This record gives sequence, structure tokens and C-alpha cells, in this order.
Amino acid sequence: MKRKLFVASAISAALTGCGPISSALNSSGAVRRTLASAEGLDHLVIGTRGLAREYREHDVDRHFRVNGFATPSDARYMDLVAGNFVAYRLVVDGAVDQRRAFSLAQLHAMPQTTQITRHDCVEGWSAIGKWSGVRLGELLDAVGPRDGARYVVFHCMDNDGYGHLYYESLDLHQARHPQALLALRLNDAALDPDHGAPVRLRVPTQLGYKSAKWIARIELVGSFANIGAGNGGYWEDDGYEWYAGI
Ligand SMILES: Nc1nc2c(c(=O)[nH]1)N[C@H]1C(S)=C(S)[C@@H](COP(=O)(O)O)O[C@H]1N2
Ligand SMILES: [Mo]
Repeated sequence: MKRKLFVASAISAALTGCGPISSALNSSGAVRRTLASAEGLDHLVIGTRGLAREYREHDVDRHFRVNGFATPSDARYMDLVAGNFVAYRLVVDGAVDQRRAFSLAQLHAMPQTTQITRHDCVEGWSAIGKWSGVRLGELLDAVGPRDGARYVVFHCMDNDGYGHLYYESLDLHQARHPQALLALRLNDAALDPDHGAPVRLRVPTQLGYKSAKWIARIELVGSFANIGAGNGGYWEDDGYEWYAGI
């Protein structure tokens, strides 16, 4: 996995124009066009545009491992759990035509998709789960990204115990990947608190830390420079790669 990440950065470094080879070639229009689309090409080579493998029912790990920060235990979250998340609203705002606050019922009323995919944690373990919910692209269509929107930021309800909230981000291209899912269900049951209830992200084409649990708010932005420490995610702020394609 480390090697893949290294290869990914090596390719993007090669394509974003460092070094003498690229400067020698820079005068060519074709190369300039290639450089301009380096981000897209990088996805193509590494696989964000490809589909993650989908498995069969009997491959599903019925006891899906729990990992990451502790399940929120503050009064707000406990009240939501006690009330079966009826009071929950998924706020989607920022650079959108129409700010929305979706109830769980509204999310369930949108077209649902199911995927049986493998979750790969950077720590070296994997688990196969059956996830159902709303394609992130569907939600984006409902709010209408405005010109200038580039990233989709997921603000979560948990924190590291030192006051830093968990958050993650995808670019709009990754967010429209057909397997980028706002999961409401895991293994034929409503998502449970430990796995990120009521709404979590599932991005099977990227490492596990991208799949944000306990999402409270989705914010569209032109840049994530002013969010957290500015690197696009909690673990990214600690040195992890923002691009976590596998
Ligand atoms: N909000 C939030 N999302 C998170 C995390 C976290 O600590 N907080 N951990 C991430 C990591 S590193 C992994 S491997 C998965 C674990 O998901 P699981 O508990 O359903 O296995 O959630 C990801 N999403
Ligand atoms: Mo992870």
C-alpha cells in the first residue's frame, strides 16, 4: 500500500511539471494540455475512475470491525440515538445553489443503491461490508454545486479528545464516483452508532480514513485551506496523503 501511495505521488510529481524533462517539454501544446489535466490523469492511472471490486453476499464479514475515534457520547449525539435519529438533519451548504437540511426520512426517500465492497484501512486490515444508501452524486444534484465549488468537505460529530473534530474531503470528481456512497445501512440493518450512524461516507476506491463516519454537515468549498489545519482532513493534517486511492 505504501508503495502504491509512493507511485501515486511520483506520477503526480512527474505530471505536475517538476524537473528538467517536463520543462524541456513544456513548450509543446500537447504536453501542456497533459499537464493541465494531470489531476484527471492521475485518477485514471491510479484507479479513482475505475470501479472497486464488488463482492457477493457470502463474502460479507458479518462482524465488521470498528475502528477510529470513540463513538460520540455527548448529550447531542445521545439524544439523537435515543430519538432514533428523527431529529437528525444532514446540512449541506457552502458553495451550493440551494442550502438543504435533509432528514433521514428524506435521505431514505431518495434513490438507494447497494454495494458489497471491501474497506481497506491504512493500518493493514480489511473488511467486506454490504452498504446501502444514497449516491453522493445524487445529493450534489439536489443542492447544485455553484461555480467555484471544488471540494466536498465532510464535518463529523466526533473528535480526538483534544477538541479537533474529525473531517474529510473529496474533490467533486471523486464525489461523483458511482461508488461514493452516503451509507445509511450496513449488512441489511440501519447503520449502528459504532459504524457511524446515522450517515457515513463509503469510498471503496480510497483508504478507510476517507470514509467519514457520523457526518453532521457537508460543505462545498473552493479550497480547504481554512478548514482544520488546511490539508483536507483530520489525518491529512497529521501527514497522511490527501489522495488515498487504492
Ligand atoms: N468520523 C470519523 N470517521 C472515521 C474515522 C474516525 O475516527 N472518525 N476513522 C476512519 C478510519 S481510519 C477507518 S479504518 C474507518 C473505520 O470504520 P469502521 O469503524 O466502520 O470500521 O472509519 C474512518 N472514518
Ligand atoms: Mo483506518
